[in-house]
Amino acid sequence: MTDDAESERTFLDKYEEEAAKIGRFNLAIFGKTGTGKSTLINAVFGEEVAPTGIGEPVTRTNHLYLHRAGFFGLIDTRGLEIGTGTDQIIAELGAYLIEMRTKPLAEQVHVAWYCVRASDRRFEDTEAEFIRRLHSLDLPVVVVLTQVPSRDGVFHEDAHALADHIASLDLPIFSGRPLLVMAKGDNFTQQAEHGLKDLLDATFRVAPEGVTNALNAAQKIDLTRKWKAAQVAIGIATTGAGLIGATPIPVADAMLIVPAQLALMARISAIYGIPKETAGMSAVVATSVATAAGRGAVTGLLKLIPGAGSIIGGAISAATAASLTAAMGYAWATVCGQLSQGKFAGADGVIDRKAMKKLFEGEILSWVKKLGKTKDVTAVEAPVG
Ligand SMILES: Nc1nc2c(ncn2[C@@H]2O[C@H](COP(=O)(O)OP(=O)(O)OP(=O)(O)O)[C@@H](O)[C@H]2O)c(=O)[nH]1
Ligand SMILES: [Mg+2]
Repeated sequence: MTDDAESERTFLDKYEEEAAKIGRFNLAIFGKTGTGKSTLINAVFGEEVAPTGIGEPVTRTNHLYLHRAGFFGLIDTRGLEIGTGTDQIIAELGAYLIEMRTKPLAEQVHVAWYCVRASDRRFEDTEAEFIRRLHSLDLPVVVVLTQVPSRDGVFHEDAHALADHIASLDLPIFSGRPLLVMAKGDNFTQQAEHGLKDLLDATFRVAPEGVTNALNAAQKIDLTRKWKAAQVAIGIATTGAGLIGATPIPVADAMLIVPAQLALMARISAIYGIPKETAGMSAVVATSVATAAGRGAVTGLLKLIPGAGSIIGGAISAATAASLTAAMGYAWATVCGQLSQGKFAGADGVIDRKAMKKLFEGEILSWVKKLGKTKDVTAVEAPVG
């Protein structure tokens, strides 16, 4: 095996190890047909899991389906309506939850969203009853008022009235009242998207502690949250055993820190929820750039780190090695942020590695310069956007 192939393998092994640790966030979604459940899921978790496909039936009676996509699992119902089908849905769901209780956390159902379309202007007793029964199955429930029109940031008064009505029912739901959301803007009616971030925050609040990393990996709308998780990983990689230790390392051995950098990048890929195939395609870029940067540390890159230029006795300090590693981590987080938004993906799903490489290299340079001025590589504000 060539060195590069070996490095790519290291990257992928580490990615899989991290992905397995992160696990999966499983959301159950309910609501009458046409309320906008699929639109909502697409908006928060991306298109991959859009339940256009059938999914796999998870109960023998075939009304409950599980769709899996990487760090996200979606449970929804087919062929039964809330109201007439409530008993059946709750019975199937209850049986499923009991069965899953003996399995790892990543197999369990963590949160339920119940959707009500704002323009329906009503909320039926059977819906309230359904929600109470979800709660009695120990599922945290977030109620979402969907397709809520707004103008200049003010919501339609009918939506407020419906939300007040639902709140008055004292349901066992997050914050006691529905969240008002427009999942997708509409140019024609001049409707702006709103409320998705609040819905995500609410979901983080009610989700079990052990699945918040999976939820963070699965979601597509809060890049700052992902970035902060990556920053924690960068902190660990630059202070802990990831680096060669506190003693100066010979410049010629700057390559020795490359495996630790690749492990960090693999970890960041998983933190960002980059799917396995994409991580595989990006391994080539990660490896070639990190290796080149390792060599560059000998020739040019170090000159960009103020203070690091004073290479005493042919060795770089641990602090310089940390700066370099952190720069690599932050640069890769930026790449992953764009990947998570579907950038670099051609129509055929193949990643544009050239564009990715260009961004990564540019980011490394600017982070090397930026971090050179700071003592604490984890005391960096998340970039906006
Ligand atoms: N502009 C806009 N359209 C929406 C929104 N939510 C839903 N729609 C539209 O409403 C229709 C129904 O939305 P879906 O997301 O398919 O609803 P659903 O609850 O998944 O429906 P079923 O799968 O049939 O139960 C679609 O035409 C959507 O485009 C939204 O937030 N904004
Ligand atoms: Mg749907």
